[in-house]
Amino acid sequence: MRASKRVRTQNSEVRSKAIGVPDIHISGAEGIYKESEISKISNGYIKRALNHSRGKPDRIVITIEKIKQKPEKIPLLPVTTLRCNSTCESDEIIFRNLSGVGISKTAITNGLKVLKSKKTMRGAALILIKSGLRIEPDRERGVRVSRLGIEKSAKRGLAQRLSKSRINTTAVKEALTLASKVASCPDIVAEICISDDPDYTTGYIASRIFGYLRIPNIKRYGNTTGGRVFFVMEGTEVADIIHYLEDVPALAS
Ligand code: WAQ
Ligand code: MG
Repeated sequence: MRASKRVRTQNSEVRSKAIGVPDIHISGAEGIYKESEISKISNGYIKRALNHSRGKPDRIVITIEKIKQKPEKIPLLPVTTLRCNSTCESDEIIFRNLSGVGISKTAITNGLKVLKSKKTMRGAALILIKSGLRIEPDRERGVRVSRLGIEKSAKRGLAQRLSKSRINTTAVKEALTLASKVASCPDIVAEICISDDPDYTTGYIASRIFGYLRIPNIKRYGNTTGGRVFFVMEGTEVADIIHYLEDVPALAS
């Protein structure tokens, strides 16, 4: 699902489209489901789009595609919630953990700049772990991870574990599924995520090495900036990474 709003300036709407001003991203969601679940899931996505803290969309697009390829099985990352009281503290946590898995200071700084920029993207930025260069071909859109889900049996166990910590929410389950697919890509070392929802102030960092680390107060309440950054190893084929993230179906368990 993708919900967006046309930018309205002094120029007409048509003109803003003609000069290539991108729509404002309101909400997006994706998953792998059985045919029998299509209407329930689509209805849920529409409700979510229409009642979003980022505003009212004027366009909602739902795409439903049959998956022909057998999904890859990937491990679900373990979840930990860290203690963090401020954005200063969260920056410190991010630098410490990401430096620990070999990501340079420049790359982390560049990643945080993308996440704190007013230009909110619909997808993720790709940043090289050493040079800190940005390498995704479409910087306005970014790379949108898709075709991902959790296996039924794993879903139940996860819900039980998350309920114990009172975090059994759609936001956590969807973010953990996405982070697990991203972490299963051998050329990606780690991810940082900050929600672009003004009322969601918990973000996370994730990697195969340290799992899914939730960071409360990663941003201030009311702030509509956010995004995702994937840190990529130098010397890899960008097109292959994008193909895996966007097109290859993966189910976590
Ligand atoms: N692929 C790539 N990037 C995405 C995708 C995707 N499928 N979905 C969202 N993004 C990017 C995009 O730039 C959004 O602006 C940004 O991430 C934030 O998306 O443990 O709510 O859906 O408590 O606002 C994480 C913490 C919540 C959950 C994440 O993200 C927890 C969240 P949002
Ligand atoms: Mg959002």
